[in-house]
Amino acid sequence: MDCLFCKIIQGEIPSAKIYEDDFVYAFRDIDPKAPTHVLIVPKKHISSVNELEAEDTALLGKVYKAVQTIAAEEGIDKTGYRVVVNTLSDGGQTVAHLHFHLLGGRSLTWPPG
Ligand code: DGP
Repeated sequence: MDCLFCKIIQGEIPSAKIYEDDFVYAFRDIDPKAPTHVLIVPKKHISSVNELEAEDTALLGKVYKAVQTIAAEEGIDKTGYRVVVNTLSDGGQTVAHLHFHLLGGRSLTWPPG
């Protein structure tokens, strides 16, 4: 499958990995929008939120446990952070493999653009 994030997960394309378990891979965004900007990616190829299935509910829990772990390691768990899932074109999704942006380390504005 010609998927950028599948290639990163498989190590075919280098990345700044900061977390990995059996289900989730996380690495620093190549174009960070905050002092901490990590992409948390399920290893299972799911194109977007729209393709999530009932069997994936436990996987989403594992993603958010990874969010907790990474936020603590990054030292942003007490000050706060944002988790963003861009979806399709109007949502700003550019890579068709479900991923969760973890942003923190500065005061984030609202609403997003
Ligand atoms: P989105 O626009 O929500 O689909 O987010 C995709 C993110 O992926 C975007 O913030 C930039 C990042 N990105 C794209 N290509 C690479 C890459 O090769 N390496 C890394 N580390 N990040 C990438």
